[in-house]
Amino acid sequence: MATHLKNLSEYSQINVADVSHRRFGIVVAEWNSEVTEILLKGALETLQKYGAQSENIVIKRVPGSFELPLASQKLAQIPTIDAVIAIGCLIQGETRHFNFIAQAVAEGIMQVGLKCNKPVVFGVLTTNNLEQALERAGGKYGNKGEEAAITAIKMINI
Ligand code: RBF
Repeated sequence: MATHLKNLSEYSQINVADVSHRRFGIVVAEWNSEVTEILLKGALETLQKYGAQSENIVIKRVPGSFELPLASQKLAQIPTIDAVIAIGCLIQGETRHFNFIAQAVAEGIMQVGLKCNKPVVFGVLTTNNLEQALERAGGKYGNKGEEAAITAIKMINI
């Protein structure tokens, strides 16, 4: 997890394998798209940096983060896809909705990975406000989309 002024983006990109022959699925939530599209861009650029071909990256958009587990499962069930990255941004509101969705999404994504026996990466921001989200989408805490892509690549090779 990111600590103050230090984040995974800074130190995790050592010994990351070439993925030119791998296929990836990315599911992106449309809620808070000003954040999720930046996370997606970071994930895509990172996968391509390590050799992934654009024709080997399947991108699907879903309405909100709550829909990420099912869409991730549909992609994870495709035999030729090696890993899935789920991207979303949950911002705390005035009601308890945030907590229910965040809990369900985290649990759901983990279950999909276990069920499909392949990496399904949790690239979902859960923040108090938009400012905190943007700090983690290309701001001072890096781009968590890049970190999600690195995680997917590393987990393929476990
Ligand atoms: N989806 C997100 O990805 N991020 C949010 O911050 C978010 N906030 C929501 C707040 C409320 C009150 C509701 C009703 C939905 C919210 N959603 C959010 C959408 C949710 O993930 C899902 O798409 C819908 O609940 C439909 O299943």
